[in-house]
Amino acid sequence: MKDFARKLCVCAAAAGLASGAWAQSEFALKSQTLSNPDNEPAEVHPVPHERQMKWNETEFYAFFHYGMNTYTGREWGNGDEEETIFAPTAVPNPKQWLEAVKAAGMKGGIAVVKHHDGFCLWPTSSTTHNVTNGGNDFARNTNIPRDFAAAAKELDMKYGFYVSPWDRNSAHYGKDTYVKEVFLRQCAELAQYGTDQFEMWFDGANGGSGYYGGEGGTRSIDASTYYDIPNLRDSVHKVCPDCVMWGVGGEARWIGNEAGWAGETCWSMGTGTSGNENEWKWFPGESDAKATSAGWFWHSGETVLSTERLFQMYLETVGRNATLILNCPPDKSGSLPAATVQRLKELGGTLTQRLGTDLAPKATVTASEERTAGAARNYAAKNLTDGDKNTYWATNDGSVQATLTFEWPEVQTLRYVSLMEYIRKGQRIRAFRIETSQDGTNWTRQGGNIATTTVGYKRIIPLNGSTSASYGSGVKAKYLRIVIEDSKACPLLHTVSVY
Ligand code: FUL
Repeated sequence: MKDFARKLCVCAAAAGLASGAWAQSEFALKSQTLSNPDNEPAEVHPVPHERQMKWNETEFYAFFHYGMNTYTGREWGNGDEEETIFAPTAVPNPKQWLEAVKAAGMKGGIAVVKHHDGFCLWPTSSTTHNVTNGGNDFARNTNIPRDFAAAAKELDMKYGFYVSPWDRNSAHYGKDTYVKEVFLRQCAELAQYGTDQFEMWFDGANGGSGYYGGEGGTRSIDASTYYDIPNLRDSVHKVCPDCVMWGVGGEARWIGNEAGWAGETCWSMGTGTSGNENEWKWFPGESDAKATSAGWFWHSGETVLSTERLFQMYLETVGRNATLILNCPPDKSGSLPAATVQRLKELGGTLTQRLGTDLAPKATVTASEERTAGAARNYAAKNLTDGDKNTYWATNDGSVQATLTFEWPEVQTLRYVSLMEYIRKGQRIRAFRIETSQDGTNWTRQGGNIATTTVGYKRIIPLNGSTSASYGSGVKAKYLRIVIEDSKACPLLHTVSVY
């Protein structure tokens, strides 16, 4: 298409067309068949921005709540904590955090570098309430954003920061000066530690009581206007083009609970657990959940959730068109406790064992319909198993129902099916079902009572119908079919995996 347009451009220039005339003729050409030589389906709006695509591909990543609260035992500090209370018992070690979560299959992490109490985990010019005034040499030499970004790069992982917009320490909070002189400055300082951040976490909590530079009392703000988000978003994107602004920033949404589940129906538009297929804005869900039994910050005596429970969370978030940001709090030494490290390793093993060996590429795949191929792109069913997220299967315009059939040379033991829509052109599928057969004639519906409605970026269906029941003995099948029953427009899937 680009070459085609370029050639036309050269002809137009040779013919001496004025640029205004050229713009008009280009506009007219777009509605002709020649402008779509690959016969690509039209987009169904809204569609994700490129940075939201990259963010979605991160799928499963960690949250690290560490800071003043680690030493006070609080969840929300008031902002009047003495800086000297922050006193790590060893050198805080973000590399150890990231190594541990990488073993669990996570692709990145977000470090809390300022929570609501306002204490900054890097030497900042925006406030004296920071590590340089901490209680020991370990504290005074701490720079979490610097070390976290460096470790992520070394481990080839994605990274980002949680910097709380609400600041219960700052005398500026609630006044005109705060956003420009404190908050934007802090965000700019953080960008100096890396411009390839994948997400900034702007928590919505705000406006209650606090220390506020000694003035005390409460502050009431309207988050939708106070933080100057459009300006902040533009400023961040100028320096960090791939950084999705979560929450208050408006580019990815809270899934509506902190318990690690998304709706079985989950649109990347709208709000809450299920979203809304008719909303105008691409607003994909992120599920923030804790891997431990107590709070977001480390607390003495807490335990780590079981591997089965964490695997269930994974199925109910990543497997339901949301991302999962799983919190693993470092303790007073500034490292993750051994029990957490061990559990993360087990989780990684479980994910590899259950979702690590894709049987789909060994099957022959056929479709009830394949969209007519274009000059340089086809929409064949075999695109579903070629391991390439940029090739996809589609039907022709107007066909919103289709059947994809997988046939193996021998009977297989199957437990999970994973579907991925080609969401660059919008989320479409509204209803589908999965069936298996041993003889190709008698079919049994799988997935129990799970609502097989939306797919989105990724949907994983446990064939036994349960995200919590034990792994089980699986379903014996030589054939598996995915019947798409309804879609907003012709369905597009880029990958189907079977485990
Ligand atoms: C919440 C905060 O208020 C909690 O302290 C925590 O940081 C959580 C992830 O988000 O809204």
